[in-house]
Amino acid sequence: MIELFTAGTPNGWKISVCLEELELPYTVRHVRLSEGEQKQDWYLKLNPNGRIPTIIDHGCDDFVVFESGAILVYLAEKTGRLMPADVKGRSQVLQWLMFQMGGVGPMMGQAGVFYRYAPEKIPYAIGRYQRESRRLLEVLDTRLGDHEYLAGDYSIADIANWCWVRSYRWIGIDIDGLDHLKRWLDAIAARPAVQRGFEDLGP
Ligand SMILES: N[C@@H](CCC(=O)N[C@@H](CS)C(=O)NCC(=O)O)C(=O)O
Repeated sequence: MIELFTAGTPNGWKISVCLEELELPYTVRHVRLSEGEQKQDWYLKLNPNGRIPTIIDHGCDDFVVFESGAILVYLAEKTGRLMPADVKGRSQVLQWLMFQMGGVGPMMGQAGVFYRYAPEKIPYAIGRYQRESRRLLEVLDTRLGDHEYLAGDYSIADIANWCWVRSYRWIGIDIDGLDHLKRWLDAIAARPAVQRGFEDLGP
């Protein structure tokens, strides 16, 4: 049984969606971000970065994994699914996973903070992060123009990117003209396991 420490955010949804896709039994422990639970000592012992998500694999000596990308790789390797085992296929999945972890997530995250939450509206910061996010979405669109999914079959790379990209409206980014990206967004949204991954965690 896997215990998932999470909240209703893109990095949290990645893991509940992946667990649903893999049909692994898990329990959810909601971490109350607004109350700072993620900075409490008991949680920092699990996740030194003080952020969600984290898992404990109780079926594997209570092994703890933090960082959403590392959790996705752990779950894929544990089950032998959602990532090929051959060197090149695995590398392609990791390339698009790293693209999300180093680009899409941080840029869309910052765009959202400056666009939605910052007490002072700073046009330079909003514009910079929204433009960079749009550029990254164009990279995804180009890739999806001649690939059904980002790296071979549907994989953890799709789950990681999709959980962020789906928030484009909320972040104030338009996807006009990105028809391949729209096709991919709709295809993944229609997956029952993806819908179940959101059920427990809010919109
Ligand atoms: N690189 C980390 C980022 C995790 C992250 O930023 N989590 C956010 C929610 S999406 C969080 O816990 N925020 C609470 C805080 O910053 O205190 C990962 O991918 O796991």
